[in-house]
Amino acid sequence: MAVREILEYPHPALREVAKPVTQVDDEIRRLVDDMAETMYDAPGVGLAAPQIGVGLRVFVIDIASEDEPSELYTFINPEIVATSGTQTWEEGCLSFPGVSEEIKRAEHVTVRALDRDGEPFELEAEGLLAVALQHENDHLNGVLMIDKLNALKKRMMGRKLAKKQRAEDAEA
Ligand code: GNR
Ligand code: NI
Repeated sequence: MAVREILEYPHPALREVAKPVTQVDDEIRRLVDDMAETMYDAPGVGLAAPQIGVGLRVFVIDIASEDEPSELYTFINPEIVATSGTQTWEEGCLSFPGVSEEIKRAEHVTVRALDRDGEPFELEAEGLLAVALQHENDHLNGVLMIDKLNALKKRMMGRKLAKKQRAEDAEA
């Protein structure tokens, strides 16, 4: 297992539409293991393969807090098959370090996917798990949290990111 580098906005790989996995084999399981290790190292509640430069429809999620036992979910070729309600959550993204914004999404989602063994499963989620599922599923379609903001918040985030970039450039 290995911690992989997490790509940051505006890396072009984050904008690509990821391709379905054709076979859940040892290579895919190695990818899943690396993604889990990278997510826990960050730490984050989820990680999608495009964030480490792999254009495949795979993500991992673990929303357990520090004082709870970890509960890793693996989603391969996921499909959100039903949504209902709305909720607003203060979201962060490992590809936008240091920024967070309130984003409105569905309250309940039903997802179908393959697990680490290639077995199909269906999961109904609400709360943070539902938010994370929608956030990670967006990554597979090249959709990022900045796309979910209204025009004003988008401008504010753009300015914040530009300022941060200038500070980093000055350091280098
Ligand atoms: O670590 C993460 N936290 C988070 C908080 C609220 C809503 C979504 C997320 S996902 C994010 C990790 C990440 O960037 N996944 O793509
Ligand atoms: Ni993200």
